[in-house]
Amino acid sequence: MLQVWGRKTSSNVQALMWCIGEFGLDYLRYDVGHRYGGNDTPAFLAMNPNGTVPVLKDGDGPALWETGAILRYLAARYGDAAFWPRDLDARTKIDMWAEWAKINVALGFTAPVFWRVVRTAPKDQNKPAIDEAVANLTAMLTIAEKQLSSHAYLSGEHFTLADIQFGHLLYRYFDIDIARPKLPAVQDYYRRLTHRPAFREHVMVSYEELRVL
Ligand SMILES: N[C@@H](CCC(=O)N[C@@H](CS)C(=O)NCC(=O)O)C(=O)O
Repeated sequence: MLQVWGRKTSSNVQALMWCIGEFGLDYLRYDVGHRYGGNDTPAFLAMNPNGTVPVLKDGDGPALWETGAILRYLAARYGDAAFWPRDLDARTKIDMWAEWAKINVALGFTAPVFWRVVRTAPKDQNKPAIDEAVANLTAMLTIAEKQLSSHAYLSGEHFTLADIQFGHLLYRYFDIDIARPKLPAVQDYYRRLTHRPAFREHVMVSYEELRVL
């Protein structure tokens, strides 16, 4: 049995839970972090000295933190050869896109755009800073647009770990109140993700509890 510490409104927890859902694994998830607290206790810090979520324990295994590392663990342990190939070149091609999504897209979206729009009171919002961040993000999404114009998924023709790292950001990207450029291939890819039951359950989750009014 997997145990996950992390509130379902955390984007990193959502990536992890989506992966668990895609694999059909049994889990227990505990609401920890943000308004739920519990991530500054000695017991939690003994599992993750950063005090961040998610943390995963697989059976009697060690506590694992850093979402990218946890996803690779799950992929290696439970993923099939299309999701996480055993061949090093094929796997690294997927890992490259997964890392790109984690570093370039998530860092370009979560704090600079999502936090400024949802986790900042409207009266305090800095419109020029939001516009600049959206423009920076658009440059990244344009790379995804090109890739998705000729491939069904981010790293090729199969659903892989790269799609988990990239796709989980798109629900919020398409849902929040910002001006979005036309990116038809990314939009169609997102539409296809919304048909996946695990995506609907774990990613298309209300973020209203995070909103600052
Ligand atoms: N690099 C870490 C970042 C983890 C992180 O910052 N998690 C956020 C939620 S997405 C967190 O724990 N925030 C504090 C809180 O929820 O109280 C990872 O990828 O797992």
